Amino acid sequence: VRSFTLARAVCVLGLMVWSVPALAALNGSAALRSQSLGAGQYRNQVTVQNTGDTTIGTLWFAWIPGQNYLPSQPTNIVSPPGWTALVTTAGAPDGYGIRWTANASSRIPVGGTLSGFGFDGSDAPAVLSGNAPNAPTTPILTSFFYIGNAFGDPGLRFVASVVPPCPVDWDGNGTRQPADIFAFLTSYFNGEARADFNANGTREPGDIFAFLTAYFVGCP
Ligand SMILES: [Ca+2]
Ligand SMILES: [Ca+2]
Repeated sequence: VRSFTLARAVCVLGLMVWSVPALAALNGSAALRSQSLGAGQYRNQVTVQNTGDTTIGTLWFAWIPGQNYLPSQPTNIVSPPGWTALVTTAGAPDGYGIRWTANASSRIPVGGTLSGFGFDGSDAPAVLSGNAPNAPTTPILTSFFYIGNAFGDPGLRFVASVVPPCPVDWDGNGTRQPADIFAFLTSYFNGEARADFNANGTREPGDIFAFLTAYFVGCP
């Protein structure tokens, strides 16, 4: 009789736990890929992965409430379809943040991955991996997710990661593929400074061979 009562109690408890609605838990990550444009400029592309059990509707990048962390002003900002971007700053010594907000129908679903967030700037990936000049113990890439619009919920604070760059991923799409060879040759024949692949200060046929050698070695 006793074990029957216990079993029944466990069963009732289990039903109670099961029937309590789960609180929406934001979770996810963001990975930044940086590509050198030459002349001290970099193109950054960010991919977001939703590993929580609710949507992600805002990515407020390099920001926490009251502080923005990017050392240089972001330019040429791009957004995935249905998302809009706003640069946030309080002026020096504050840095810059980028707030990307989705239309209600464009939020990243549970289990989803979304790329297409991008910006240019003069901060090398090694700089972006470090701490903020205006907050020396806080990583520059400290950012927030919100379920919908900013401040509509407590949000999730996280630090975006920097994916080690692959120099032969010339079009910066995250994969090494034959299109990178053509993209490199286009840069080379257009006289782009970054086509000095062997970094000897001149653009010469040696750069083409250096690129092809590195291409066939592959990405780290
Ligand atoms: Ca590529
Ligand atoms: Ca060269």
